Amino acid sequence: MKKKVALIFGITGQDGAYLSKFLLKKNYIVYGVKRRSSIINTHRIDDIYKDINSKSNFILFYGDLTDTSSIYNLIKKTRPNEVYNLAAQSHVQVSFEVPEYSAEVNSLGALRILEAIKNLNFETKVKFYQAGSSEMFGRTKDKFQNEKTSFYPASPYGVSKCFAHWITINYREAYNIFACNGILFNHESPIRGETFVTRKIIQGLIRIKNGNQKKLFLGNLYSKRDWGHAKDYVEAMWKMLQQKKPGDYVIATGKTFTIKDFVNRAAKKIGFKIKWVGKGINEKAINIENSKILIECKKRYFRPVEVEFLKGNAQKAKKLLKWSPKITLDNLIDEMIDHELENLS
Ligand code: NAP
Ligand code: F7E
Repeated sequence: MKKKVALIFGITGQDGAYLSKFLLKKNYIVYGVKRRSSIINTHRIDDIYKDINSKSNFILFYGDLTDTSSIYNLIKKTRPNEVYNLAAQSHVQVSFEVPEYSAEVNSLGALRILEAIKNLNFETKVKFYQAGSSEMFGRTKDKFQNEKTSFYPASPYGVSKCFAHWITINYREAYNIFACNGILFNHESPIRGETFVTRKIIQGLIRIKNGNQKKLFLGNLYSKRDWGHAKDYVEAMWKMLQQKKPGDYVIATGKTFTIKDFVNRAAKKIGFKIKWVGKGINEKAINIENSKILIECKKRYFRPVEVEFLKGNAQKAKKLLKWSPKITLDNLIDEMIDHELENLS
């Protein structure tokens, strides 16, 4: 049987790495789009090259979501069955610093891929996945967010993802493209970007434990997030494209925790006994064993507007995709800690 071909934009990111490995196991040919950078940015997928069985089914090309012709040429050349758009300026706080670039990549990038599919007359040949985000719900007051919850984005990032979401629906309805939106809640892993809060907390606490860092500086400790594992979430992306009809799906665990909850769990597992003192920007975590300050809050890590509360309802995915998360928050934290310790040794 002819192998299926997948083209992944954003292959060098966290989800790109997990999705590549998932699809290679399913016997796909995986083509990936990486952008040029001054230092090599393929560390998350370098292990695939070492695997002799995957090597010939895994090829990377240079391209960029800001470059229309590279997108068009890559889709034409690789003739994929499935295109996954995971590429983005994905950092919410950074999107306040580079709002125009975030919209350029996250909004227009998605449009450029859809235009290429349409202009190549590949509407019936290609299935398209758009990486949407719970950040699109932003400041909603709904206690659980599902596919029917109204969007109220609270950052240039969230707004940019809303454009990508709606343009995906628009091209599905206008040109009959098999296009799906995943509305994914936060998902983490040992290869999560180092400036996202979960990885930052675990790396920071382990460095302090080993005497390589004095303190950890954080922002808002009281926002709540619904955290899952990237490994579970990429499977949901693939499942969306295997359905008879295209659709949009919330992917979440249905549980929510504060940043402080995450710190408490991680600190305990790493072997710290901590107590919290002070309030607001002056709140601190103290290491009970030596009375030293472990964590302090810093204004620069607070956002101009915060998304305070996210908790997803993934019932639609459970029913239609037969998807539910397998990895718990505690298992995720354990895996992240083990990976960090292994890296150090
Ligand atoms: P990530 O680790 O930040 O990866 C983003 C990927 O996009 C990287 O491969 C990056 O390349 C690439 N990229 C950035 N700008 C680009 C450009 N102009 N042209 C081409 N590629 C570009 O993000 P992730 O956590 O894997 O998330 C994957 C997608 O899901 C993103 O669209 C994100 O917004 C979305 N999402 C993530 C979460 C989550 O919790 N992880 C939740 C909901 C939605 P470099 O490696 O060169 O930087
Ligand atoms: O922040 C708070 C911060 O940057 C989580 C992206 O993958 O998920 C991610 O966006 C929370 C926020 O993720 C620090 O204020 C406190 O409330 O880890 P984060 P995010 O903003 O939720 C969504 C679903 C995406 O789509 C995005 O692409 O933690 N927080 N102190 C901090 N956050 C960071 N980064 N650093 C801190 O020091």
